[in-house]
Formats: sequence, C-alpha cells, structure tokens
Amino acid sequence: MSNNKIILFNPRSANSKYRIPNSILQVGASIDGLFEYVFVDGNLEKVAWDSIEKYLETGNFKYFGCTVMPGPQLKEAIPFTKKIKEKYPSVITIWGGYFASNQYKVAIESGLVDYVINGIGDNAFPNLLRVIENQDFEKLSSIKNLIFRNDENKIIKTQKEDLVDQDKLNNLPYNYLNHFYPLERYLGKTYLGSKTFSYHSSFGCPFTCSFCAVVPIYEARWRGKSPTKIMEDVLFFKEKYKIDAIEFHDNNFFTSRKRVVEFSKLMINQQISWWGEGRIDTIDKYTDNDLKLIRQAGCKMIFLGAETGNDELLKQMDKGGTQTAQQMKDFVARLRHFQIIPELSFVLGFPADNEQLVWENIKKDIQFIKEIKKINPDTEIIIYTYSPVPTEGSEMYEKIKLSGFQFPEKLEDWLSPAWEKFDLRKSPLTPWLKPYMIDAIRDFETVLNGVYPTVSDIRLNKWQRFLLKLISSFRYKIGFYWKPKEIRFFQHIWKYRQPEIEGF
Ligand code: B12
Ligand code: SF4
Repeated sequence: MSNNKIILFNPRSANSKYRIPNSILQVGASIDGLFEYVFVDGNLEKVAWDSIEKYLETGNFKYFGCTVMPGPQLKEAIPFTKKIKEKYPSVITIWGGYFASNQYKVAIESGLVDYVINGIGDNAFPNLLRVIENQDFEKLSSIKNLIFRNDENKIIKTQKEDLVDQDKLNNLPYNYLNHFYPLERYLGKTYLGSKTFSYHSSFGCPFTCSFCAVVPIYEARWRGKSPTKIMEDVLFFKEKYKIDAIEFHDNNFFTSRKRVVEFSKLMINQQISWWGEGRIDTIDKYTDNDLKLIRQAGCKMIFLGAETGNDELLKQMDKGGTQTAQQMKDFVARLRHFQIIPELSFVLGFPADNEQLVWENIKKDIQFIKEIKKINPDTEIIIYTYSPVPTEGSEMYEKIKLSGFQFPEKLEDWLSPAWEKFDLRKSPLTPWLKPYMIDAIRDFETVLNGVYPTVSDIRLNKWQRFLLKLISSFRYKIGFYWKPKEIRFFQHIWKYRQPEIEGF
C-alpha cells in the first residue's frame, strides 16, 4: 500500500443545486494512472472534515490538494488546511483555483499553504508531485504555473505555461468520481431541464477587462476543446444519465464562432437545452443564420457582460473597445427574434474622480437597465457591485490602491463577514462607494426582481410571480425604490433565488 496518496478536496460552495466539481475532476485527470488519489466533495459531505480526517488517519496520504474560489469555499479551505498543518504536519498542502492564484501572497505567507498552482494545473500538478517524490527540489523553479517559497523564504512565481491542447488531456475520470459520489446527484433540475449537466469546455478569455479575475491568470489567452471532444462527454451523459440540459461553465464559451457553429450542428435533434457565457460584441458578429442554428441546437439563454450603459466607462473598463450602449440595446432586441434570453450582468460602482460622479454613474445605469427591460422584457438582469481584483501593475489596480483600498493582509481575515460579503460582490469595501449608494443599488435590484422575477427560480409559481409583480410595479414605474420592505418580505419567505449571489 503506497503512502503518497493525494486528497483532492472541493470545499463547500453551495447548499443546493450541486454541480460536478470540475476543478478537482480535471486535476484528478492530470494524475490519473500516475498517483493514487481520492475525491472529497464538500458539497455532498455532511461533515467534510470527518472524511478528510479518516483518510489522513490511515497514514497513507501525503498530499492535500484543495481548489479555492473566493467566498464560501474559504470557510472550509482555510480552517481545514490549518487543522491539517497542526495535526498532520508532514502532509504537503497544495492550493489551486481563482482565489489561490490571485491571492497567492496571503496564502503562501500564512504558512498553511506549501504550494500554489497558478492557473491551469494539468501539467504543473503532476510535475510538482514528481519533483517532490524524487526530492529534486532544485527543479521546482522550472515547473511552470507554480508559486512557492524558496530556501531563502522568498516567494517564487514561475513562468506561465502556454495553454495546453484541451483535446490531448486525459479524459475526465467521471466513473472514478461516481465511485465516491453518484453522478446522478450532480444532475439537478434547473430552468433549463430536469437533469442538468455542468461542463467546462475552454480555458481563459482573449480579452482584458480591467475588473475581471480571469485576466491576471490567463493573460488574454483562450483555448477550447473541439466540438467532437465536447460531444463525447455530452453523449456519455445523455446515454447513461439521460441529461436534457447543460450549463457551460466557460468564461467565454462563444469566443470562437466556428467552434460554436460546429458544436451547434452536432447538437441539433439532441433535445438538450443549454446556457453559456459570452460577450455582446463577439456574438453580435454572428449572422442571423448562426443565431437561428444556435437556438435550434438548444441554446436558451446567454449570459453576457454588459457592465454599464456608459460608453466612457466602458472604455475605461477596457472591454476591448467595441462594446457600446447602443449595441447592447440593438443586441437585446435582436436576440428577441431568436427567442434566446439575454442575461445581462452589470457592474455598478466603478471608481470615478469624485463622489458625485460615482453616484451619477450609478443613477444613469439604473435608467439604462430600465431602457433595456423596455426593449426586451425577457432580458435577465444581474447586478454586481464592483470589487477589485489584484492585477498587479495595471492602471486600475494602482488607482484603487491609491484610493486607500487594501486586501486583507492575513489569510484568516478573509473569513470575516465583511470580506465574505465582498466576495459575493455584495459589499464592496471600496472607499469611493458610500453606504447610501450601496443601499440605492440593492433597493433598485429588489424592486426590479419584484417586477421581473428571474426565470431561473423554478420554485416560484405563477401566482407568486403575479403577486410580486403587483406589489412592485408602482414603485418601478415612478422610480421610487427606497426600502422596499414589503417586496423583500415575500422574496424572503419564498426564498427568492438570486443568481448574482449563488454564482448563477
Ligand atoms: C462552477 C463555478 C461555481 C460553482 C461552484 C462549483 C464548485 N466548485 O463546487 C458555483 C455556482 C457554486 C459558484 C459560486 C460562486 N462563484 Co464561481 N465559478 C464557477 C466557474 C464558472 C467554473 C469553475 C470550474 O469548475 N472550472 C473548471 C475547472 C476545470 O477549471 P479551474 O477551476 O480553473 O481548475 C483548473 C486550475 O485552476 C487548477 N486548479 C484549480 N483548483 C485546483 C486545485 C489543485 C489542488 C490543483 C493542483 C490545481 C487546481 O487546475 C485546474 C485544471 O487545469 C468559474 C469560472 C470558470 N470558468 O472557471 C467561476 C468563478 C471561479 N466563480 C467566481 C465567483 C466570484 C463565485 C462566487 C464566490 C460569487 C459569485 N457571485 O459568482 C460564488 C459563490 C456563491 C455562493 N453563495 O456559494 C469567480 C471568481 C472570481 C475571483 N475574483 O477570483 C469565477 C472566476 C467567475 C468569474 N469570472 O467571475 N461558482
Ligand atoms: S470578456 Fe468576460 S471573461 Fe473575458 S476578460 Fe472580459 S469580463 Fe473577463
């Protein structure tokens, strides 16, 4: 029995609507057949620590690999890694994922995390394990996508690797995951269908929006699986588990028109509905025939980063320079013809030269959102407040640091309620956004969600929707959003679903 086994842990990220833990699944694929490993999915465990401890008590586990995105996952990632360091000090701790890559300094400096995989781990992880197993530590700095502390206590960030050919990677070990957690449990009912499969078909994004966490990791690169490769996995799930819906978790599924069109042709007559994320200016270049094909192939809704209706701000956000307010209006009108629902996400509360300007921009965006709703009432609206990401050296990040904004200096400070809200993009902790502005954004959001409850809340029935609309419409019409307690009351008792908080 080997004693160098690996635990791959997905900390709890949701209390319902569990998705296949693609991050640890793909990390598992990278070492499949090379090292022995187990999956622990915090979402499906009652007490995940008990399972982890059971494995560690055997003495056969030498590595603890944990995926970490900001927000709720930190609540298990930090204390569990700490307990491991205290109770099992010989276990080597390795973190990966968006939080680990973007906030690597606090992670490594905490002394709890030995190694961080910076971005894609498909080669970095097996390479790291090999170096450690062979005690070849001088080779650490030649492993791409790695962050660690050297003998002089200095944090070393190694070179970034070119994005790997996704089709050449090992197949995802679905059957092995099924051994730990029945895959059926991940195929929940959503507004898309009765059995929804979550799939990640590409890495990165070719754009450099100044507020986006994808940018520092992928540095404007994108690479996707081929349509035939995607279909292999889709058909496996269709035949074996009778899936009828897919959520594509890619940052930018629609980057390559050619890939989307080819994929859509393969999906015709599969009776599978799907959803993915894209950019307005990219998809606006698709022809009417393309959009018709995509709809026929099952695409029901597209998540699109609208960000703001202010052209000046759009330029500052570095959206790629081609998205405009007028284009958004035309585009939501266009999608209406094809019965594809546009799901527009807005980022309110960007820094500006003075308080008045920040406030003016927020008010203008509220008006713009109402205009969009008028043009295409089916449009779903997601409102985030701007929360900085540490893109070191970027103009935007330098500007926000000058304004007095600072990320926590200690890893455990990320667990404070204020930073948890920050992660959920609900309370930004940015000095230029004043409490009255945050209240105004939330009040408007409540009224908007009252008049137009999201289609993704499948528990809300026709009558509940009707009542919500009835009590919210007058406020919406006259623009009086202040403290909509009566609407919040019903949203609360009916557990109204907010995609912006739950992650979509
Ligand atoms: C699925 C998903 C979720 C799921 C959680 C799934 C789960 N793990 O259980 C849900 C929907 C619950 C979710 C929630 C949230 N999410 Co989320 N989520 C994603 C999404 C779309 C896909 C993640 C994924 O599976 N990727 C596929 C895998 C294969 O890629 P990967 O994770 O990058 O893994 C590779 C490497 O990073 C590395 N790696 C990763 N982990 C590890 C671990 C080890 C040990 C090693 C060696 C390597 C390694 O190797 C992997 C293979 O190459 C990403 C965006 C994206 N496209 O990645 C956002 C994303 C990670 N989420 C994000 C956020 C902010 C959230 C929220 C916290 C807030 C919000 N409002 O969205 C919420 C929390 C909500 C709540 N109340 O719980 C942001 C993070 C931004 C940031 N600032 O860092 C992202 C990037 C979306 C975005 N563009 O803004 N999310
Ligand atoms: S297009 Fe979307 S994923 Fe790409 S950099 Fe901009 S916000 Fe991020």
